[in-house]
Amino acid sequence: MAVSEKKKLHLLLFVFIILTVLFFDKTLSIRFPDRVHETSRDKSDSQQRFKVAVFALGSFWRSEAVFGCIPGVIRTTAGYSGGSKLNPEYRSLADHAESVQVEYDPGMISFRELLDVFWSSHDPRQVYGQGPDVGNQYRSIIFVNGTEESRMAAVSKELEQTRSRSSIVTTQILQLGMFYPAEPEHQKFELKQNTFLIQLIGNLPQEELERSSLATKLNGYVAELCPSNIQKQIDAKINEIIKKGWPILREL
Ligand code: MHO
Repeated sequence: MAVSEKKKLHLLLFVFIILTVLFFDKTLSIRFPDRVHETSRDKSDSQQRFKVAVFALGSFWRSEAVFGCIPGVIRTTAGYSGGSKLNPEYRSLADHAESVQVEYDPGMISFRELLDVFWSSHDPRQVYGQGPDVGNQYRSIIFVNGTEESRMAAVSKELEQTRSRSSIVTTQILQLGMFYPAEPEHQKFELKQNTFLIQLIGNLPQEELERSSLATKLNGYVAELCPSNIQKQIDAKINEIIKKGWPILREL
């Protein structure tokens, strides 16, 4: 092969390699957004629309009931958070605190409003316990997700402290780490004490009961922790059903 032909061949090879690299690079840059698009399309409506917040404010039986009845709250789960122990359980939760995970619709209620519910529903100045419950597991914590929530939590805590300087607001503000749902017997605990209402909503299997928005609300109602207008509204609905006979309560 003549020298000039060899050179031509090399040049051709070089052009071929460049084109191949460019082509793959292009296909990659075209395909990549496709994949991203697929993931976001796969997300269910509820995942995109609802947000999650976690608070600790004493016994989680009560915490679930406090938040369950607030308009805009879709679902609550009792659990453990704020500690380092893996897979905590009720009898061995170590450094975790009893907590409630609140799933909410940000179009109906904001994190700031949830903070108001948090502050007005317990005594954040009580040291090493809440109400009659004594121990580290009953401590007060706001779990935050990112800097904006962290800032809102800090501002609200400062405001709470300014209400009185005679004692210290003990509430911790922690970045949300793991939240471990508690055992089934601790979920919707208040509602389960009322067998009449459990029957009225159709004796749901445990898993369904845990996911049910209706059960979430009624759990607050049984504990008499709903805002008073909602408490009355549910009273009326239940009385109406009792008068009519024995249908099943499906929604409020
Ligand atoms: N005072 C409650 C606390 C229960 S709790 C879920 C009790 O009756 O033991 O820690």
